[in-house]
Amino acid sequence: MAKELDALIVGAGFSGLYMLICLRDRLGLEARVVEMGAGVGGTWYWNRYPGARCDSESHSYCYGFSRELLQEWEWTERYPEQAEILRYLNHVADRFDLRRSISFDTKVVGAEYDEAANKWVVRTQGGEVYRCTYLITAVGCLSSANVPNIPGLEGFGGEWYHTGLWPHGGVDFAGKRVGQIGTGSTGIQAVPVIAEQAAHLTVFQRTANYSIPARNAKLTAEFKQHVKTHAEEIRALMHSTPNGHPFAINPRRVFDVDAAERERLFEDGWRRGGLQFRAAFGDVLVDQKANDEAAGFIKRKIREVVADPATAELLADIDHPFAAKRPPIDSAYFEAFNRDNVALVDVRRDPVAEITPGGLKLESGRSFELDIIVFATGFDAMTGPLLRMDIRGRDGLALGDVWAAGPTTYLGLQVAGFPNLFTMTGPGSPSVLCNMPVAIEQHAEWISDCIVHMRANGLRTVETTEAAAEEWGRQVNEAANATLLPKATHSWYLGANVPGKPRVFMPYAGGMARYRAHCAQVAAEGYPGFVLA
Ligand code: NA7
Repeated sequence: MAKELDALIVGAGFSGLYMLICLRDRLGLEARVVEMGAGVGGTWYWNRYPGARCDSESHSYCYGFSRELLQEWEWTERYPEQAEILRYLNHVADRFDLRRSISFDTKVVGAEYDEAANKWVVRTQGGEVYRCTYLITAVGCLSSANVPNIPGLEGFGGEWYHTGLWPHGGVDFAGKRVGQIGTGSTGIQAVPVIAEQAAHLTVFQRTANYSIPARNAKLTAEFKQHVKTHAEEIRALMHSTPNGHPFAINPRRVFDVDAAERERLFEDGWRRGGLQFRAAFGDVLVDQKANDEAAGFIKRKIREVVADPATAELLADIDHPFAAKRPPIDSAYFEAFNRDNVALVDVRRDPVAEITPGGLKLESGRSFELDIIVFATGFDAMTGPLLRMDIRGRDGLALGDVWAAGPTTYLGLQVAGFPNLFTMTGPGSPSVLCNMPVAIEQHAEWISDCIVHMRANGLRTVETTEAAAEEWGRQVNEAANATLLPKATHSWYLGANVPGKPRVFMPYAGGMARYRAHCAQVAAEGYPGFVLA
């Protein structure tokens, strides 16, 4: 028997939980969440690897919709670790009585639009069927683990793990020879922590990466009070910045100041740490020469920190502009390479050829004995979580076919041919280029307002047009091309980390504030670019 609903929300992370509050509690809809995991949390439910921590500062990595919630929750550290964020999301689920509307351990395996009934028919792995008017995907951008297809993995005699599917009981590295593949944000967080626990850690690096010290620390009582007293101003600042963080980007340009002052300002940013380093100047992400200065500064720091010159050269041999790939922040990443039990191996020049029963072998024949392999190899980002659900719109049109040459959406919120389907933080929206809770709250509220508008006007369907999606795709490209972001040709922003995936720049790089204003204007003008019927 199919369960009839007004709205089905897929995913119980930051987006799904707030979407449920908007639809169930504010609009009074019959709304339900289905969640693959056994608990709430999304990204923070799955990513339990050693060192997992958010790169946004804690006081900004939370919901802003509830004044009471902002006042009652206290973060303990500058950057919240995975367990603390998971506690926060569980608190939100309890505080707003959300669990009664969530089905856990429920994986969506198909969703088809029934045009005659104007209903989405959603099937789960367990055989349940939901019929709903609105289908809202809240599946996250980085939730489809990418385990590289390296021959021999099935015959590996040790243990192996992907960081995004980490065992809940943890992994015991004591006395083990560990190999870690991947040096993105995740790998850079994991290295120092695994190095402390394992007998030996070999880091297999394909692309060297910039990283800025996070300068994580316990929050002081004064700062906690400051956050509560100034909650409104902090939110206003976050909403005014291009990427939703609680600090402004200085508009001054790198060459507005002389070399000594530039060095002083970079040094100051380095000392402040984290994503604030980039905020010292306004043109680092748009002007190659300005970027070269920031990149040069970081490379000098790497060479200063890492004692062995060959290792330092390999770590500083970075082939893309600073912040053109997601810029990692770390807690003693480069320092970890000064430990006797950590080695760095270049798999750009000598790629991994196969996993052997006892470890791993490179193309040159060089081999490594390993007890544990950690894949910090990222995700099939942004489109992966949507495509694996087998979503079919009008006339059985498969999302996978529509997106064969790359995702096309209007505002990252809707796909032509898929009425009443909303894709929260979908490709074409700022999403991963923004502090995620800010992007998520804006999407939830926009979707909720759109549904209010439909119900007030007796409208049954909302659907973007191909023309609107095509024009938006042009604007997404234009926004990306106005920056240095596309110059990192191997980034997951472009889908380049997954073999065979179309190379399309997926997130909207025009800035969250600009995007928010555009979305608001679309709603105010009666939803041009969407057909409402
Ligand atoms: P990323 O940023 O996609 O990093 C994955 C890393 O794994 C990166 O260094 C890759 O090298 C490397 N990789 C992937 N496949 C291979 C193979 N086959 N061989 C060797 N190395 C490989 O994922 P993260 O989990 O670190 O971060 C994802 C986001 O989560 C992050 O940006 C934050 O937003 C949070 P490559 O650079 O492709 O050469």
